[in-house]
Amino acid sequence: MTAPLSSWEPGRPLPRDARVFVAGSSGLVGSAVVRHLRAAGFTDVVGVRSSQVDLRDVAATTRFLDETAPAIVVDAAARVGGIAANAAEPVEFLHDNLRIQANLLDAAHRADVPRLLLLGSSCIYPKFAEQPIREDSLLTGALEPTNDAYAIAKIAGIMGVQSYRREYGRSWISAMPTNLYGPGDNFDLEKSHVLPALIRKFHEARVSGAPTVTVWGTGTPRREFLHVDDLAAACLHLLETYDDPAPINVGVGEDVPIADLASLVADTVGFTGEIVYDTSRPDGTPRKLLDVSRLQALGWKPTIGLAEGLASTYQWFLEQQGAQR
Ligand code: GFB
Repeated sequence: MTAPLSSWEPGRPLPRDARVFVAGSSGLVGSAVVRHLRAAGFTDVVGVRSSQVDLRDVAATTRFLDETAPAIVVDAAARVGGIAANAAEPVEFLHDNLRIQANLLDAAHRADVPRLLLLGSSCIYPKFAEQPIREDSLLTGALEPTNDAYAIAKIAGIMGVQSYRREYGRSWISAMPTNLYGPGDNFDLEKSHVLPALIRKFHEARVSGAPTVTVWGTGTPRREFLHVDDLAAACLHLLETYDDPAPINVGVGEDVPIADLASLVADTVGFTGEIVYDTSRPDGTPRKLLDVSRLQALGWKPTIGLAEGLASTYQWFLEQQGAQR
């Protein structure tokens, strides 16, 4: 017999037969969370495609949560994209994310879901936050303009979790991952994040024999990259150990200049030509390194280094290309 979820306390393992709903289960993060939960022994992990249940639709979301009656919800559903997509479509990044979060939190409350983890992003912090960025720097300064609409939506999500905790005593939490990558990522050249975009650009240049690859911006911004399988492991760890209104950072504690990332991707895919920089493209935030001391104090550390994660993600990209032929 497993313990009922209502008796869960921080530090106690969650019962492996508890029903978990992973919102956004077909995306980069959601699919990794589903894989990790199943590997960790969870026997009742439920996902849903947006074509089946549109989480921007309040009635559809409420009906689905009522019928599914999960004990745990992981909100990995979001409209996401890289610097160009965020800058080009602020309406969708604001409204889709506000709707998804409000619908999910409200439906989870009506369905009496005891444990919920909402995922945000490191872009919620001020553009010039002191580095590494501590959780308490939230709302202490102006946001990076290329992604302020998305950031405001995610800050509203944090406030949603905090409000349900305060008003209804829910043991709900939120976590803020740094820049993510891994299998299942979006490799669209205009809409994706930097790491998958560079994998594709360098790969295509090597295959076609192109002499140069163009990298956006100056190459000087620094970013921290977390493999999505590590994030998934952190999500379970947080669901089992963390019960606090403050969002908690999830990262690796190290960052690299985009120029170094570009060289690493070039080496990984075997591109030996020249790297040029298109400074008409925005750099975005100069640096976004998370302070992960609170997460480390809970006993969690990532296990996948950037070189290793990049190599396996490139392998996945090649397999996908093969499968598409
Ligand atoms: O990953 P990325 O699009 O997002 O860009 P952000 C990171 C850095 O890589 C920027 C540069 O300085 C880009 O100019 N970069 C260089 C490139 N070449 C490329 C390229 O080919 N494609 C892309 N996409 N970038 C996003 C936010 O910010 O990060 C989101 O817009 C979210 O809201 C996400 O927070 C994690 O790190 O700048």
